[in-house]
Amino acid sequence: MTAKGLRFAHLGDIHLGYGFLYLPREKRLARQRELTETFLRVMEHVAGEKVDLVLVAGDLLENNMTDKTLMRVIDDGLAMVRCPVLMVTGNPDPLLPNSPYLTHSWPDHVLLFKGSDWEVTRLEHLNTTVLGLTYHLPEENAPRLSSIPTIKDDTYKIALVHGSFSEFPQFKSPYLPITRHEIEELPVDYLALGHYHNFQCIHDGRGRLRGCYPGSPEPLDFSETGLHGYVIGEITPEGETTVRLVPLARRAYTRVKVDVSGSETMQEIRDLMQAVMGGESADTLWWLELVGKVRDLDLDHDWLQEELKERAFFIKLSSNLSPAYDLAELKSQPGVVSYFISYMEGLLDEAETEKEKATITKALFIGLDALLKGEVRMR
Ligand SMILES: [Mn+2]
Repeated sequence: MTAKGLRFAHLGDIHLGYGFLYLPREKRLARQRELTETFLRVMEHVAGEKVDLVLVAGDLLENNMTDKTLMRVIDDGLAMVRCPVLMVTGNPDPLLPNSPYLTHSWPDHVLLFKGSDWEVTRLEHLNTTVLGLTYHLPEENAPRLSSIPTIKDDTYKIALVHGSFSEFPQFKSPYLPITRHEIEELPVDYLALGHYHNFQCIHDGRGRLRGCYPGSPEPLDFSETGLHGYVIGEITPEGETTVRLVPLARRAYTRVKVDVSGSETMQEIRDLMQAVMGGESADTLWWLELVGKVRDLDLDHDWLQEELKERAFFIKLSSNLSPAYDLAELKSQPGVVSYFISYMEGLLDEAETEKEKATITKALFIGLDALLKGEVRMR
């Protein structure tokens, strides 16, 4: 190895053009705008970091959309950096014959891997070899990491690919499955991955960093909580790799369960939710799930939305409340109610999945509402 290490930026899963369809129109447009702004902010930051090369691990575009505006955004972002940019595509933006990636004229410092198998690129001035594998179809069922060509020289070696790593040996994925065994046998210094949208490092059995998912620079939905941005990494002359996440996302998604047990009014529930949302930024997108046991209370989601709207960019409300029925007491009185509870408890005993149990529990409470009160409450 040479005396100089290698410094790189690694990003992926930008999904320019993503729809944000779960948001109302105005907020959807704002998020789409923010997504392109974040991409440009990331590239600007990368330029300031003076890295040796940039790795883009797929899903730059949401779909194979030939949208001139988005290609212009991509060009503007790429123009901010002077070093080589190496890219592969992922499952949502494969190199199909009509792909905009194939018709676009890329600047000279950008290299898009187009081969149907691993392609090897030597960057002599950086003493680096990058091996890239791109998607040509929306699915790639075969594991491909075990067929990475082994390069026997003293260059820094990076494999760039979009794929799904799992610890489970039986794991199957239509998106280039990557196994623990392949990670242990990896013939490169660093695996630059894309596909999973949350930042995740992958170590081998001895605790050595082997690769990472940088995650989406701007989170796209409620499965993408936590910090988001891109990764800066370094391979030392000794072959040791380190990475760090540079958080640059405009907004964060937060998902929490709020236990409102014992609340008797909507105001009490609102106060509990406000306490949970606390000092967090009003830029956040919240998914608040109400859980717990409450007595007779008609939930009013619209009212809660109105009361809390100043505290968040967007709030998704869901509830999974149980009524405070005393089942033992109700069962002790013979009659149809007692019979109904016993019958439903029998079904619960036989249920095999948590989902099944939740459905039966819900049916039990709806049935009790109907039998005891003559009306079903919203929970
Ligand atoms: Mn993706």
